[in-house]
Amino acid sequence: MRRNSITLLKFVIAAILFLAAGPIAMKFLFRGKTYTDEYVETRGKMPVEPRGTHDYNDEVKEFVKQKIDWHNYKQMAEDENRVGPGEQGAAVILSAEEERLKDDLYKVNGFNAFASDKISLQRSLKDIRHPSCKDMKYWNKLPNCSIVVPFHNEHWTTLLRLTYSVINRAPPELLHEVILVDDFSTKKFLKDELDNYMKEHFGNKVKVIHAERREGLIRTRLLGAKHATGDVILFLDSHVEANVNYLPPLLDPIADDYRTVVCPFIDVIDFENFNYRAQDEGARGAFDWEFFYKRLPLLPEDLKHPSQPFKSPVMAGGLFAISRKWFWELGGYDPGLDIWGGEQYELSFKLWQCGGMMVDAPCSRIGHIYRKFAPFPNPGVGDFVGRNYRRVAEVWMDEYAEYLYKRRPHYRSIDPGDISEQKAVRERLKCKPFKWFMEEIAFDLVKIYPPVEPPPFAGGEFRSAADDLCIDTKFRNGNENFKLDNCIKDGKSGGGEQELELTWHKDIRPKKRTVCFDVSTSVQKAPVILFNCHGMGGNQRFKYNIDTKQIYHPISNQCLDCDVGSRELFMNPCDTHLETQKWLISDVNATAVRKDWSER
Ligand code: UD2
Ligand code: MN
Repeated sequence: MRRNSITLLKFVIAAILFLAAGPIAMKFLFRGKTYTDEYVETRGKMPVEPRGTHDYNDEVKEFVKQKIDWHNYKQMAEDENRVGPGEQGAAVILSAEEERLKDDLYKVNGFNAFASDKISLQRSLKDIRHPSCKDMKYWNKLPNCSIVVPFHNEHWTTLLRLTYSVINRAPPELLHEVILVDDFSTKKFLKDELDNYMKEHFGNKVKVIHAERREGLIRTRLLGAKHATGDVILFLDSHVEANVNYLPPLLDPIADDYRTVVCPFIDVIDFENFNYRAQDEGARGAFDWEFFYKRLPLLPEDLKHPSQPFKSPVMAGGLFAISRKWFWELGGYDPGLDIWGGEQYELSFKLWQCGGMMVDAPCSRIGHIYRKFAPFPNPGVGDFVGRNYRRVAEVWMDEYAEYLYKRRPHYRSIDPGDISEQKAVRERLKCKPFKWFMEEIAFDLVKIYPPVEPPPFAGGEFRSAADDLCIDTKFRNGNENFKLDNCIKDGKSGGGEQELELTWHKDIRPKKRTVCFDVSTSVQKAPVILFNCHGMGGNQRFKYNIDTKQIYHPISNQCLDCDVGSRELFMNPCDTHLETQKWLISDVNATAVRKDWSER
């Protein structure tokens, strides 16, 4: 009785709102550029099926724009009840016998495909979204979407699990179609067998297209996009699994503005055992000047709203939603980009410079298998990555291209081919200069990844004043420790890697490597290990006192110390009288070191 009257009240309010202020409300809510005029005209007026908990009244033929809860609680409950290998995103543990059988599949996939085959195609995942995502609401009318998945020799169960996950966890009316595009694979099961499986299990919902020659992932995506008829295209890699309610958060910002591109959070599916976990709690995409994809920390205002989309300068590349209209206005991808690499930069620069925007949506999470190694040989087209980078740099980066060429001088001699069409896109859309992108969008990138690396504060051997022994990192990797050894310069045996640097990042690392000294406790004899450099200070922040010769770790307030007998290295309370805390570094930039010492 009470429920009925509330529903009736809601209906009356909705009707009054629509009649009195409908057109105004619509304009107001669809602020800025509207999705498309046709969208508002046609889709905008079609009634939607009731879903989840939202209140939709059948009798309201013309709907009022409002935000609703899109969760599919029935499906979520079914997922929660699933048990079996890999269910709830858990790791699969192979038996000793199975471990012996995994190698053949590992070699051709670069991940443990044997483990994948043990897991249900419809396995459940853990809901690892920020808790506030559970309360997030999105427009009741959203543009629908075509999912485009390029693949070259993808493994059967990973490709199928992707397909089930995107369909099972999406509202059917929002998922217009899934287009799997075979980039001239050589695995036999990816031909008729795949076509038939998809037809039988998904009817028209899933289409399989086969390229007639090896196109590379970029032209393969373009081929899929040409066939797509949904309002939005969601591009995915062929070895992903979509998590709970992944689709509405990707479409919602596009409903507000068709020129917004939206990326999900990319979770990690372990290449060894298929365990599903978070990569981190979000970061903004960026690059360094060798064009490695990098991440920038979230801004303070982003941290305040953990379920709200935040702006990101550069996409990782594989997983993003873009309105079909905007994709083609931008000219799609540069079709001159071959095989793999660089297209993430091309599209990111282009969309920002030409008047669009990109956000990451924290409440949309999709797991991706980061392979252990790339299993495909170069298809005989030379340095395609270098050529792709050159094309992108020449078209979009203006004077900043030089920084890239300084790090990789051989790019200068690579022929980028004809780039006139790409330049014409830039001209036609009156796109802004790269300087604008660097100053307004990627404004903190150069602080963390400076185009020209400043020289280290100090470098060379780090010799103990207590004995003729040097710190030796022995080419070890993250999570490994290291000790003292005979100094290489003294010509004795035993030395490994002794060229170290106190860098301008204020960390200590073996020269030309990206593992850093890392101390995570402040106890007596606290261990020093190597850990991937993060460039953010904290555990990895060290400074050198040129007068006392001590290496100080501010966060633990201790100094680097050693035991020359056991040759062990550790941190201890600072004591200027101890010879074991004095370190003689070959080259010290006294000005830089003194300045750093006087700073926090
Ligand atoms: C990352 C991106 C990837 C792409 C790439 C740079 C993520 C998670 N992944 O590398 O999408 O942006 O950087 O280009 O952001 N493929 C083909 N034909 C080929 C080669 C690959 O169709 O000749 C397919 C492949 O099956 C996969 C997709 O393209 O579905 C991406 O390739 P990848 O998984 O090897 O790239 P990844 O994840 O290392
Ligand atoms: Mn991939």
